[in-house]
Order: sequence, then structure tokens, then C-alpha cells
Amino acid sequence: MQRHVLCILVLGASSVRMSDPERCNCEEKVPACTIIPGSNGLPGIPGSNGLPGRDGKEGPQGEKGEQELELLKTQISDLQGELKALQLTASKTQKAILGYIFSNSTRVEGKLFVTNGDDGDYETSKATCNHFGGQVASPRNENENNAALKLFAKMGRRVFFGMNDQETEGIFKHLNGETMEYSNWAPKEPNGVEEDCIEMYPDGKWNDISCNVARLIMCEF
Ligand SMILES: [Ca+2]
Repeated sequence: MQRHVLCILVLGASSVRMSDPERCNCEEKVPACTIIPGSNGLPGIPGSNGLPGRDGKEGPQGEKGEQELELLKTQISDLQGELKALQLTASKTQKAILGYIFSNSTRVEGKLFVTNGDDGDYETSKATCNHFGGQVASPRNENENNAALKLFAKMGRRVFFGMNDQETEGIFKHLNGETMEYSNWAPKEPNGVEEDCIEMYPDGKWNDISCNVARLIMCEF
């Protein structure tokens, strides 16, 4: 430390002499010491931030919150209700139009029996009713049978029903394959092995009969 202080003093004196013009003839003295390294400078200013990186890949979809799921369930339920109402309206409209087209109809418990006054065998009756989106009249209880009888009486002609035992003799089924639970057979009927279809008598009773005879076409919707 003492040596460093001495060198600083000598350098200072030498500098004074060189800057004095009146003493410039003196011999310049070379400092007889080594240069002391300077102290460290102040730390530099931190650099600015770099440009932001590119976006990463989209992650998997997270699970919806319970609240959102409940909201979706409510919305679905509302839509189902609206759809049901629309279907009911469409069904009523369809039956109103069919009632107008066929002009001869009776309505009972939401079911509509109609006839266009034509006759046909069983297959023709099925094809005619299917063409309009219905099926051959098939009473499933006394009220429906009475409604069909009312239309029968108005037209004054015997009518086919949809039920038959074409698949298994003696076991009458509906057109959708369901076993017939309600029946209104006339005494001693059914009695014909070759009589796979059903007609209605003027008193509302039923008789099994050949499917090939011609009867009034009556449909239900
Ligand atoms: Ca019979």
C-alpha cells in the first residue's frame, strides 16, 4: 500500500512539471513503478427484453363446469318440450286435413277413423291407408269399436279391420305384431281356417273372413 501511494505522488509531480512551460527543459522523469490497474467500472444497463415467443399448440379441451352442464341440460329439456309441442300440433293438423279430405270420419280418444268410400280387398285397404300415413282401422277397446261402428253405420257397408291371423292360425295380431287383447267376436266366431281377416257386422260384432273379399276401406290415424 505504501508503494502504491508513492507511485501516485511521483506521477503527480511528473505531470506538474510537464504542464509547466517554464520548466520544460528539465529531464522528464519516468515513473519507476508499474501502472496500477483501475478499479472495476459501474455495472452496465440491463438489456431490453427479447421478442415474445410463438404461441404453443392448443391444449386438450377441459371438462365443462357443472354449472354449464346444468345449463345445457335445461336447454335440451326445453328444446325437447318444444319439439313435442310441434309434433302434437303437426299431428292435429294432419288429422284435421285428413278429416277434410276423407270427409267421412269419426274421432275417439285421439284416434281418427276415416274412409273415402272406396271398397277393396285386405291388401288394397292396407296399401290405401299406408299411402296416407295411416293403417287399416284397428279398434283396441270398446270406445274405438263404437267409433268405427258409427262410421260403418253412416256408410252402410261392411268394413275390414287391420288385425289378422295370417302368421299363425287362430292367433290374431295387430299390424305392428302385437297380440290382439281386445276383441268383439260374434257368437261362434272366429271359425274359418281360411278366414285370416276380420270384418265388422252391422251390430258391431266381428267375423273372421277371407282377406280376398271386397270391403269398405277404413283407415285410422
Ligand atoms: Ca268367420
